[in-house]
Amino acid sequence: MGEKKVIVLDEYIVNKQKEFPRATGDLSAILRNIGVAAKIVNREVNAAGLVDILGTLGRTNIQGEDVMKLDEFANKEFISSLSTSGLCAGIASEEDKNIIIIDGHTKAKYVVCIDPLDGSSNIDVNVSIGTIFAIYRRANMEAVCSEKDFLQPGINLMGAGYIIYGSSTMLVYTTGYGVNGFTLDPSIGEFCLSHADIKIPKTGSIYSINQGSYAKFSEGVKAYVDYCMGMNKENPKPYSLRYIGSMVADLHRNLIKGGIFIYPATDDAPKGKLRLLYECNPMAFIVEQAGGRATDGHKRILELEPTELHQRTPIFIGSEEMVKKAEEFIEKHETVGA
Ligand code: P6P
Repeated sequence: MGEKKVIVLDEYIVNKQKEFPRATGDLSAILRNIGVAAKIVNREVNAAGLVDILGTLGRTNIQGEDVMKLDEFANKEFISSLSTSGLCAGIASEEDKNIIIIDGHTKAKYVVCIDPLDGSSNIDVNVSIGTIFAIYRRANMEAVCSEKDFLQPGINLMGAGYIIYGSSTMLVYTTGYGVNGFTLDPSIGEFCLSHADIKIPKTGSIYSINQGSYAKFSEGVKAYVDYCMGMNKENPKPYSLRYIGSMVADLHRNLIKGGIFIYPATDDAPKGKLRLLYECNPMAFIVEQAGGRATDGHKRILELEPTELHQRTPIFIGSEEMVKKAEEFIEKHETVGA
């Protein structure tokens, strides 16, 4: 009986590239390098409980957050892999205040924004964590790589993806022609196509938000959360709250099952917590390509004009009808409040 053919990531990327005669293979090579780094990080994440790589380094990053040993390892690994590709002119990382210009590649066409290990507060308690990446073509090939190459709206993205280090390790990415998921088969050390052409359900019954911050939400967000909890006759059947404090894991579940993930503005964080360039934009590109929706409550995430590398934005992302419903509540309460 003919067994189903296994399609590994490298083969898929190369075959996809053949569909674009003008493709030079540079973007494909960057994706392959990210795949290699992901396997190395995965090895350390899986071994984290066994070797002295848990815990913090005793210092904080640009975000003021404790830098975990695995954060540092992942950051170095992805920077190293992207640097040796010879195709990436620079990197903007959550772990580094400034962009990293990769010497000698001033002719390289692409730059990468990356959150090397998102959800790292979960590392020591064995909850799924992830890597998020976004790939732009440089804004100006005539000049040396600069912040301008990174401060582009998400609609300019050439590629985006995430790796989730969970019960299995998966790499999910898009280059603007749909979303595909590859599961790591440790027995052969390859990411194998396991979720072809992922589409997010148009609606769902899962909402993901840090309910503990309810008192700090706007009236519109509170009203939508009440709606999710079935406290509004409009929604007789309460949704399920699923939130593990790891954006990649929460979003991946909602991408597959349907749902909405919200990190809104709060009284003490008017721009929310999540970063536009290397968390919200790549996730928005993926979710839109899967048929979902991503806004800041008013405006499409991918159309926000970045002004700073580490700027934050509120985000409502997931099943299209659920995001639209949340926007309705925000609109209604803002109008009332206006
Ligand atoms: P809170 C992890 O630190 C992270 O950046 C995202 O992965 C996650 O969704 C969010 O922050 C959790 O933040 O404030 O709910 O703990």
